[in-house]
Amino acid sequence: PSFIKSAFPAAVTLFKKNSIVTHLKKRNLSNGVFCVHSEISEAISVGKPVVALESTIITHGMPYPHNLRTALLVESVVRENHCVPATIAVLHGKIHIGLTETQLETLSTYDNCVKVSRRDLSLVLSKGLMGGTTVSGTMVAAHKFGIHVFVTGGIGGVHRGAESTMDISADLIELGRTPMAVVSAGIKSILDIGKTLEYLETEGVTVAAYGKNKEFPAFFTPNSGYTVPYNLKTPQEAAKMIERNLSLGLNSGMLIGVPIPKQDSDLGELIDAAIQQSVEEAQKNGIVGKEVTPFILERVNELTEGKSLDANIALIRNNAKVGSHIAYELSKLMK
Ligand code: PSU
Ligand code: MN
Repeated sequence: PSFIKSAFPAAVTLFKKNSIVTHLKKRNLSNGVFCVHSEISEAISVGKPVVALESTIITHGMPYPHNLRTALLVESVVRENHCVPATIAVLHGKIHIGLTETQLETLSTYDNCVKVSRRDLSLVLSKGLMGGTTVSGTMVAAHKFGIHVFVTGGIGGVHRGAESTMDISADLIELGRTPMAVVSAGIKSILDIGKTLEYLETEGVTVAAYGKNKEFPAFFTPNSGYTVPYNLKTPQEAAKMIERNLSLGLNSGMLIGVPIPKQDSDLGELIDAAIQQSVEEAQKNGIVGKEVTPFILERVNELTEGKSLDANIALIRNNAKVGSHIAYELSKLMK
């Protein structure tokens, strides 16, 4: 049907022999690569808003049991706001779209999870491994199912010193080539925020601040000192932007920066000092590549005695609320 075509062009392309609805019913959208939770396939087939959620935050971003609790909390916030959460992860070599509570628990305690970005996907699938998908890995999978809104805490970016290390997160390139709106609390000050915004501009990514002003948020604090060209004041404004991006067929993504709520940002400066120290320690210890972000996250949590973790959970919860409002409005526009 034409409605399905306009709402889920990617999924239709993927399964062009049959209609997506037939596939959803017949095979539960599982083709050996994917395993889709029935709640998600049902939501997709009736046009209910779905919000994608990443899983590196579970496998590499937070210690157990905080990782599991946060994952469940974020899902419940999405549900409270009338959307269906689709946490995406790799379990035994299959990409799961939507996890059961048992699967979330397994993932949160499993010792040998791979951090899976775009470049890791094929290998991890071929070897039957377990993995938490990063923003880039999650976007690849979510896009195949026509999911347009994705909520996370923070995305990767251009690392400080990238002019010599070339450490630039694959998340930025993915945003440049996947038409999806990523809702995050901006970019952590472990990264070079100015360079990250420059890189996103080069990639053609629409970047907007959510709220009254155009200052891009810096994860633990609402203020980064960098302004972006646009701000979105309401979920409706954000949804209209996403809808136009899809109608235009641009195939590039959007980043919406939601500032951490005021009451959760008092310790922002203390946390930033811990970040500074952790970045220096990472360099001294020769930590490189994909290990950098997890090392710093863990060290900052230690140095702030868990306070950075509390702030992290609070902001993700807020992002889930805002992202769900946006997804809900978008689903109305696409009916
Ligand atoms: N920032 C956080 N917590 C995280 C991550 C980023 O505050 O868990 C994860 C996300 O999954 C993101 C990834 O996509 O780290 C980026 O890793 P890298 O810098 O290696 O690209
Ligand atoms: Mn990197």
